[in-house]
Amino acid sequence: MVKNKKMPLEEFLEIRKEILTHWKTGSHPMLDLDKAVEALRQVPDHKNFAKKLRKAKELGITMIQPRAGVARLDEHIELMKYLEEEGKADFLPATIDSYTRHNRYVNVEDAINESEKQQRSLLNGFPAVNHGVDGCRKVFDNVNVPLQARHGTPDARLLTEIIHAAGWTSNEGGGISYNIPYAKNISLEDTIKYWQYCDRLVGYYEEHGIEINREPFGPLTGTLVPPSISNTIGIIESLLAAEQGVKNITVGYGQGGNMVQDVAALRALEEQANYYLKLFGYEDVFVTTVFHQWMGGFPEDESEAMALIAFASTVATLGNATKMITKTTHESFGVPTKEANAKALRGSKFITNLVKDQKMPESEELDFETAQIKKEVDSLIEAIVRVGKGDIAQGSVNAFKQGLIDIPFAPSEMNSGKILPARDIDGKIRILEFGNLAFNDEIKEFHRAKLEERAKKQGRELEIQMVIDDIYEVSEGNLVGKVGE
Ligand code: 8ZB
Repeated sequence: MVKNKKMPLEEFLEIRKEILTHWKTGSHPMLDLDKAVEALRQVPDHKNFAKKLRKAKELGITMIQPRAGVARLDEHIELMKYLEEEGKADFLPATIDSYTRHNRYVNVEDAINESEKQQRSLLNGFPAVNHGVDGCRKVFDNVNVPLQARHGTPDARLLTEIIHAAGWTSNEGGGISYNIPYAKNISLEDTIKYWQYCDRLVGYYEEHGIEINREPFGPLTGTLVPPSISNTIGIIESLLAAEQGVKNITVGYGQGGNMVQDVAALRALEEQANYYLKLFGYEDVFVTTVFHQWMGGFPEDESEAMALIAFASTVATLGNATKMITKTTHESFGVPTKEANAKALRGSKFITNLVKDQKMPESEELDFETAQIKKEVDSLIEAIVRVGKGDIAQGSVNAFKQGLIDIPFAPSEMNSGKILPARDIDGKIRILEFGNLAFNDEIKEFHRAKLEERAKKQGRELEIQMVIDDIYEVSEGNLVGKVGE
């Protein structure tokens, strides 16, 4: 049974031995923990993810980071240098390919060889495990900003070992957020354990004076996710990480579309992450936020896509996000060219800079939405604690099983998938069908009233068709779906 308890060092080292013998890169000398600690000590401050985030927070600015990754090492390095120089990226990623996300390293090897033959990328990301510590280190040596792995890997233990040993000082993911939205039938109990391992490695480094950032994946399915659901999971994953010794956490949120609700969500997320970390006894965790530009369907038209990117940048800045993940005008077609990626970065930075001295004005509406999200999060976390009898790891497993926490449109069989979100009349994401979601009657009544108000104004019934109408609306240039559109 999975427990939210710090993994004892001996147990960690035992599992580590096993993991590092599973693939040829595991035998690399840099994976000697003492050597890795020494190498990480040499990482200059400006290339340390945790330290640069601290600086962004002190300056009160919103820094930017793209997604990017290709199969061949040389091409990936060229891509990274381009995004740093032409895109002015503050942080760089490696978006990891799908085979690696599924631990299919033999398939990766074939694809790399074929990519070399054809001199183009046949993978949808950078295969960090197959390129190994040396390859990842070469990427690190060729850039001047911090590096992070961004993926969607249920079992990322080997990947995590390799990237950190190569000097990459951040890792995205979590036992819930890299399972439920990404996998169909992988046990939640298992993925929580896998990610406890990844966090324990970071805990080990922190114990040796090395700062490493961790980022739960905020947007989940990226489709009409109610803020309280994604915030709850971000907070739970932060608590699980902190137990393993993680000290620097970036909680994430994907743009919903209503400016006030988005700013409220960011504010509630940061405040409640800090609140719950302290409540559970983790006093020295440094929390920052990341805002994801629109994660749903994008317009095909490049001007419209760029406008959506600019709008997202405005909201991220007004909401004081520490970091923003950018999209590109190629979003509706597939993996962007490096030119399109850099253009979107430049556009995004233009806005974050332009808007940086402005904050979302205080208002009753903003206060109300912030308080509403917090109330809902409290209700969900209370349920998780209750069904775990005080243990949030066990509580998460049980809460998903019972549908007390439920992620809309997720493929996982561990998720009950009974809730249906829809927008209210001004585009805020509310809930139409609650399934077994752990909301009290007062909260449910609020959501119902908001959606009834929309139905009335649109002259329609309170119906599931609303949900369907809303899913693609943003790509069409509307937030709230109308009857017959
Ligand atoms: C959950 C994240 C999905 C987003 C982008 C998609 C989408 C995926 C790459 C990439 C640049 C890549 N994405 N793989 N962007 N290079 N190799 O992640 O377009 O926006």
